[in-house]
Formats: sequence, structure tokens, C-alpha cells
Amino acid sequence: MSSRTIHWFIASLTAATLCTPALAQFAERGSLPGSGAPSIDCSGRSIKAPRIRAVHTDDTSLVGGTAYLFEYDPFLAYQLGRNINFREFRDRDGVFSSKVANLGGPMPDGTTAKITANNHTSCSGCHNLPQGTPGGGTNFHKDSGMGRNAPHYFGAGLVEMIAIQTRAKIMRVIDTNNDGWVSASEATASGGRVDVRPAEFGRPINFGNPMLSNGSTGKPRLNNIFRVWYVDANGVQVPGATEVDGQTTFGYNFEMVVWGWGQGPGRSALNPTNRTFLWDPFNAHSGLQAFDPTTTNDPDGDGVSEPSLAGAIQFPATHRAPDAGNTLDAKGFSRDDPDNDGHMSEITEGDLDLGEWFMLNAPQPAFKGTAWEYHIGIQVLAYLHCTDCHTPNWFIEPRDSADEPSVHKFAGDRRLFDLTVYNDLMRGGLQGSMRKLYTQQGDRYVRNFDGYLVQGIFTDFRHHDMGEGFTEIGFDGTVNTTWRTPPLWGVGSGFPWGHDGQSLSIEDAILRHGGEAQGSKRLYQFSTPYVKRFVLEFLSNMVLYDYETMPADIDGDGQISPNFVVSGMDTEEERFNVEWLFKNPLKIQGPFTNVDGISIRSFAGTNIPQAYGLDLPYRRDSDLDGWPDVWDNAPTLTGYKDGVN
Ligand code: HEC
Ligand code: HEC
Ligand SMILES: [Ca+2]
Ligand SMILES: [Ca+2]
Ligand SMILES: [Ca+2]
Ligand SMILES: [Ca+2]
Repeated sequence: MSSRTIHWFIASLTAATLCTPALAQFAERGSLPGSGAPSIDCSGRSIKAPRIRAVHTDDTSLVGGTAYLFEYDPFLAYQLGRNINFREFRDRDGVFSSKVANLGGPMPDGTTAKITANNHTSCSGCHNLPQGTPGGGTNFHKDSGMGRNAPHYFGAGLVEMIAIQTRAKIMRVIDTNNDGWVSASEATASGGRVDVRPAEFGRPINFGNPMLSNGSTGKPRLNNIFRVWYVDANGVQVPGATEVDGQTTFGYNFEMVVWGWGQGPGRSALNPTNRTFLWDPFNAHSGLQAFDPTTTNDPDGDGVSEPSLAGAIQFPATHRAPDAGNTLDAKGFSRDDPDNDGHMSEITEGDLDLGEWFMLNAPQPAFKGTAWEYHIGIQVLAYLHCTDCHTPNWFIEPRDSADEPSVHKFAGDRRLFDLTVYNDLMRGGLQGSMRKLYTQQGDRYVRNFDGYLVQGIFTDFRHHDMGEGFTEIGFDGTVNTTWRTPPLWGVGSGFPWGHDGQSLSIEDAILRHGGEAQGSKRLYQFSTPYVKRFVLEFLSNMVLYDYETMPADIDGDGQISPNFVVSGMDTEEERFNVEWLFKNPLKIQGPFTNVDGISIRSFAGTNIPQAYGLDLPYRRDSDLDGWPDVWDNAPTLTGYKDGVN
């Protein structure tokens, strides 16, 4: 035990004696089976580490800050991000605002409420099928009386990277003078359409018309997946402007709002980045407001931020985290408390770094069939014109070199690793193998930023008019038939289907296709029973899976060990449990005799403080109030609200 660990233990023992009732409230399950504590879990899958606000840093030498974790212990950063995504936040964290399950947010009519807010303590309240993954499948009261179906966000990093890259590719064509925005004359010169080729052999996708509706003034007519804002002669956003008028606005800028089913023409969808899709639902569902200088770091005022620590640009033009940070503590956290519950900085910039890191690296869905079935399946979908919208593959370009002249640079595949999952015919099930996308340089993990072919995602990321079958009548009476082509990966585990979850079979979802998909739907309807069965089986084979229990080769020796030894303990079959890849791997408890006298293997951790870096200077929280010592104005006095109170 290092002296720092001892320090943490002493500190936590002191805290424990001072405030036992508070400790008993922990929703984490980090205690050891046999200890008599309520907070145990022999499976080891529960969140083990206490909630400590993460401290954002750019400086990798600040030990325990987020830049340090990305560089020196990136699998711990992944796990902490997973925990942010799946943690059940408690009253001591400031969960919910003054109300629970209140109506919030306006519909297009301006007065009708759009959602039931403050309705869940965790993302995993809705994204939990299978449990402990970013799955989906639940419905919640949003937009209409039918509600909205929660999609999974497996492969979220790939989706985000495609979106940011697609914007860059369009910009590279139309922003000819390379100043980061589209002037009226550049719009005119675009020739009236812009196409992006998704992958080498893919058909170019038409993303609409960049030209302004009245020539040198008006609005562009890009596909509804994009949201546009208007800028002055220097490319600076003009708040509230709704078109290029040649007086105050001289051009536009845009983002690809890749996430969300769709909100109707002119309203695009929900969120453009993963970081945004963290702080937004934290606020909406859990009443937790994030303070995020990363999002507002936009020195030239064009509405696009510098890249986050994980490398994603943000779009403050349209999406800003709810805690503006008007009053900063001397230690640098926000004291704004927008929801007036006394809890400050409920979600920190560092928490978002980690949560985004998990989403960036979240493994993608798998195909549970043979290579032959996959190959033929794509051909059948192409024959039925499904692939006109459900585009199978996208390519992520490698990172541009520094001398690439365009300001719209490609960032490369920013992930740390790829989990390749395939169907093992001998074993009869899915198994995986982890491929490193980094190079180890001493203690540092340096990402490669190579290219990557995203296979089997099946979306063109466009919004389409889908006709009557997919009509949504909003709470306020608005009518919407325009929806984003949902990625079909994972669709076989997607029960139920459609934006409203009203389709209880995949075939029903296909038969609801109309509008722009009418011809394709007809081809399906009139095909032979054999073809139909093949399509449905093909789609059913695109599945989600439980990341952490699936057998997987994670040490790169090409085999899945039946007795994978970590820290001297047999963890049974090798699987994708990132705790085994920490700088200080988790050591499990091992054989344990349960209440029935049966010996089982306990996966509870015996070295949680070391493994989870609880003694690192920027993570240490001596009084366990969620405020790390470096941010705690009373580091030995428990004060959940701001470190003191
Ligand atoms: C109350 C249920 C609920 C909770 C809690 C919830 N979500 Fe969602 N999520 C949804 C629904 C429903 C949608 C689709 C909304 C729409 O498009 O109208 C969605 C969409 C998403 C998407 C976009 C998926 C896609 O394919 O477009 C992401 C990413 C996501 N949620 C992440 C999160 C994260 C991260 C959290 C926690 C901070 C969270 N969600 C909390 C229900 C929920
Ligand atoms: C014109 C574009 C287009 C074509 C062509 C098209 N789709 Fe779709 N598809 C969509 C859109 C948009 C949705 C989302 C509709 C909604 O839920 O509101 C969708 C939804 C689906 C869903 C449900 C996905 C989910 O997660 O709930 C399935 C399954 C599906 N499509 C399969 C097919 C098949 C099979 C074909 C060919 C027979 C096809 N689609 C043709 C655009 C298209
Ligand atoms: Ca320009
Ligand atoms: Ca608050
Ligand atoms: Ca503290
Ligand atoms: Ca304190």
C-alpha cells in the first residue's frame, strides 16, 4: 500500500466514523461480500467507486485530472465515464430540481410542454437493455402521446465522428476561401447540391442545396439533419438571425444534428455531439446542470468550439450547457446553481470529459450470422432499395497532417480501441477481440488517429419524409412525418421499433414505411416469402450484446483464455472487462461462500482505492462528499452541496 493509499484509507475511516449514516446511503456497491455491508455485489458489475467530481485539465502532469487519465490510465477513464453514464445520482448529488416529473420545454406552438422532465436518476433508467450497456428500448413521454422510443447508443463515437467529418467534407467543397463559414457568394458557387461519398464503394449521398433561397439572401436548403445559423461579415454568429439578409448577416454556418429521431422540418433533431448528449439529458431527466467551458471555448465567435479533450468540436451556436458559470469559486467551479437546490456544479467539465470518453469508445453492435449471410443480406437490401437510405458502410478518414491547407481538418479515428465482435460458429455465440488503436510510449497511451471503415451501420444520416405510417401528432397538434434514417445496427435487439416504439415486430416497422420509402416498401411487399424471411432474419442478426460478459481476447494474444489471471486471481473466461486493463488492475475477491453455503467466485474488488485512483492528488476526496480535496473548501468536513455545506 502506498503512503497515499494509506492516507486515503485513514481519511475515509475518519469520514466513516464521523458520518456513518451518509455512507450507508451509497448507491455504489463497492463493499466486500462477507463484510456485512448492504453495498456488495458478487458479480462485480455494479459501480464500485464513489462519486467524485472529475477535474478537467489539459495538463497531463496534473495527476488524476482528466488529461492525465486519458494519457496514462485511459481504461480507467473509460470505466469512470461508464460510471457517469450508468450511475444512479442521489439527493446528495443534487439530483432533480425542485420538482420531480414536472412538464418541461416548449413544443413548436411555444406554450405546450414537450417532455416530462426530472423523471430519472440515471441514463441507465432508459438506456439499459442489456443492463450495463448503452442499450435502448424504453419509451418515455416526449413530443406526443405515443412517446418516443429510446434508441441504443452503442458505437456512439463512430456516429459522432461520421457527423463531424460529414460537416467537414461539405465545408471543404463549399467554403472555398477556407475561412470556416459559407458566404452568400460561396453558396451561389456551390452549384445547388452537395454530395458526400460515405465510403469507397458507396453511392454519393445528396445532402441538399447549399444555395440561398433568394440568390444572395435567404436560407440554404440543406437536408433537415443540419441546423444552420447566420453570421456577420467576419463569420461571427448573429444571435437570433433567421436568414442571410445582406444587411447584418452575410453568410451561414451549420452543424449536423446527428442524434435524435427528428423534430420535424426546420427543427432538425436533438444534439450534434456526444458531449451535448450527456449534459442535455442530465439536465432534462435528472435535474443535474453541467458547467462546461469546453463547449464555450470559441475564440473566434463562429459558434464552433475548439476540440474537447477527446477531440470533438462542439457547437455553442446552438447548444450550451445549462450552468453558465457566472459566479466561479476561487477554486474554479461554478457556484451558479441554476436549479436553486443548493448543489453547485452538479456535473463538471471533467465529468463530461470522462462520460464523452466512454461514449467515444462504446463498442458497436454486432452481426450474429455468417459472413455469407452478411454479404447476401446487403445485396438483398440493395435490391429492395433499402440501402438508398440504410447505407451500409462509412469510412472515417485518417487524421490530416499539420500541413493540410483546409481549416476543415479530419481528426481521424479518435478512439482508444476497437472491439471486433464476431459470431463463433463452433461455440455458437458472439465473441470479441480488442484491437488497440494506440501506441504505448513508456507509460503514455498515444492514440493513432488512423482511418477506419465502419461496417454495417445502415444509415445515410439524412431526414426523409416517411409518409402516413410514421406520422406523429405532437402534444400541441403539430404533424411530423420527417425522420432520420435510424442506423440499423443493433436493430435485431431493438424491440420495439420506430420513433414511437409502436411497431412490435421488425416487419411491422418495414410495412409502416411510406413517403420517400414507398417504392422500397412495395418491393419488399411484393417479394417472395423466402426473400422476406431472409430480410427479417438478416435484420434480426444485427444485435446488441452485453459488453462486459461476452468472451473476448483483451490482451492481444489471439486467444480467449478460459482462466484469465489478473493480479494473481483467476477471473474465469477472458472477457471485455476494462478493470483488467487499468494501470493498477482490479484484484477480485475470488472464492466466497454464500449464505447457502455454496462456494462462488466473487468479482468484488479488493483494491478499489488503488485500481480506481482514489488516492491520486486530483481525485482524492478525503471526506467523501463528492468534492475532491483540490476543490473542497473544507476537505475534512463533509458538505455535499459545495464541499462545505
Ligand atoms: C427518460 C428516458 C431517458 C433517459 C433517462 C435518457 N435517455 Fe437518452 N434517449 C431517450 C429517448 C426517448 C431518446 C430519443 C429521443 C428523440 O429522438 O426524440 C434518447 C436518445 C438518446 C441518444 C441519441 C440516440 C439516437 O440514435 O439518436 C443518446 C446518445 C442518448 N439518448 C444518451 C443518453 C445519455 C448519455 C443519458 C444520460 C445523461 C440519457 N440518454 C438519458 C430516453 C432517455
Ligand atoms: C427513404 C428512406 C428509407 C428507405 C428506402 C428505407 N428506410 Fe427503413 N427507415 C427509414 C426511416 C426514416 C426510418 C425511421 C422511421 C421512424 O421510426 O419514424 C426507418 C426505420 C426502419 C426500421 C426500424 C428501425 C428502428 O430502429 O426502429 C427498419 C427495421 C427499417 N427501416 C428497415 C428498412 C428496410 C428493410 C427497408 C427496405 C425494404 C427500408 N427500411 C427502406 C428510412 C428508409
Ligand atoms: Ca468561406
Ligand atoms: Ca443545483
Ligand atoms: Ca471532499
Ligand atoms: Ca468537504
